[in-house]
Amino acid sequence: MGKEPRVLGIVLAGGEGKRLMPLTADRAKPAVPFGGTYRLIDFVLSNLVNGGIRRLCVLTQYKSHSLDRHVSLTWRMSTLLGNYITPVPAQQRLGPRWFQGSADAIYQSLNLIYDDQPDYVVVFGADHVYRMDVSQMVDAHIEGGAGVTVAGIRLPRDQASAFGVIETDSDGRSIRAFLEKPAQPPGLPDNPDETFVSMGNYVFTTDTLLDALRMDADDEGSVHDMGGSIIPMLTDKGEAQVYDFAHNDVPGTTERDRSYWRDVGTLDSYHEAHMDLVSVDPVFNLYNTRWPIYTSFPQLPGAKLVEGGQAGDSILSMGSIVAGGHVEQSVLSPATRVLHGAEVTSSVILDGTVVGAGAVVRRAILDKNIVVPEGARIGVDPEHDRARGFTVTDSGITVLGKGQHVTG
Ligand code: ADQ
Repeated sequence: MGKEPRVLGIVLAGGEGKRLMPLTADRAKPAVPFGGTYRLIDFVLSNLVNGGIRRLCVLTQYKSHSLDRHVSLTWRMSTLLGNYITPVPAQQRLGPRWFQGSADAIYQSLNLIYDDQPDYVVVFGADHVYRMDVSQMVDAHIEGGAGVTVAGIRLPRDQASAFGVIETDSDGRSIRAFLEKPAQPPGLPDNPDETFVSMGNYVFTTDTLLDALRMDADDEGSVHDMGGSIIPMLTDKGEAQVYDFAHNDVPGTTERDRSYWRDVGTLDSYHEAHMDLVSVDPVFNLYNTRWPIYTSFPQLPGAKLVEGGQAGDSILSMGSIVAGGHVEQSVLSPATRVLHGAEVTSSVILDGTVVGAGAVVRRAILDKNIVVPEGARIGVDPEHDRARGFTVTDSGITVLGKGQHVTG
């Protein structure tokens, strides 16, 4: 048997996540809480670690404090066997400037690659909810022999303009054209209503990545972005191939949740993905112990229903108490409270938030440490919500930022 290839993982975690405001007012997008006890970055890190990639650099930039703390505390790895997971802030090694785009972020951190001397570099985004055995994609990359492999997934064509679009050759593997976020995405030959899009996850042969980053850095007209510059450049050189996510087979997944992949980049998609979690036969199953999603839990006792408190089709995280309130189709994060006669429906309540007696919260996302006063109504009248300074999305989800003051 040959020597195992040496693989370094780089996780791009510097994104600002403007469309998730106010949830990203105070934290980077990958640090946004998800599913009660997780943060978005836990999904990609779990996929990499479960897939055997255990030397990982997390490139951070924008409001990185809570992300940094989460990665350092949760993802501390034994350095035995050479494993590490380390947050790497923008270091301004090439002059006094922030990263310009995701390619520049790697270019400014090339010392990580020189130090590690990997055969392959896996570059993954940090903003998605999914399960993927990354080792299967690395194997496909090595077998296919291209310089870069891009993970691809079929999406409805009307959603595809937010993504990089992949067109393959007749072999179904080589990438013939790559269009970053085209206004009019093309349909697939076998289904005009679907488009094959990039998941923003790449496996590179190290030399290909280094050459491409250096060329891109010399190009003053470039936006220095992985999807906007590097992948189109390697496509033009005939060095790019695709890995179809539909071929990935994660242990313990069902037919139903195997193909689950969500970009929770907007408040509506963030809310929707939570509703996927609380569906009775979940579209995405957090209870798959054969491919665990890791995080760190606060030291708190179990959730409690008291004084006639009721909850249905909901996730109740540790330390939450429903005291005479009623919770339906919702996710309660740790240390939340729903008091007497309060009603919480189709909502996401983040850590430490209290829903006061008799209050009504419907189709809402409440960030951490909010006190909803007795009898207040949120998500009932969108005009009233806007007038009080809350965000209301196109589909009518009301969102409150961290600690936001609520009047009745
Ligand atoms: P976007 O998600 O729009 O498209 P981008 O905003 O660059 O691209 O984010 C990609 C990842 O890089 C995210 O995890 C983000 O946090 C991180 N990131 C962004 N800027 C960074 C910086 N300066 N430093 C460090 N990290 C940074 C990309 C691809 C598309 C693809 C979609 C899939 O460009 O082709 O379809 O991802 O969601």
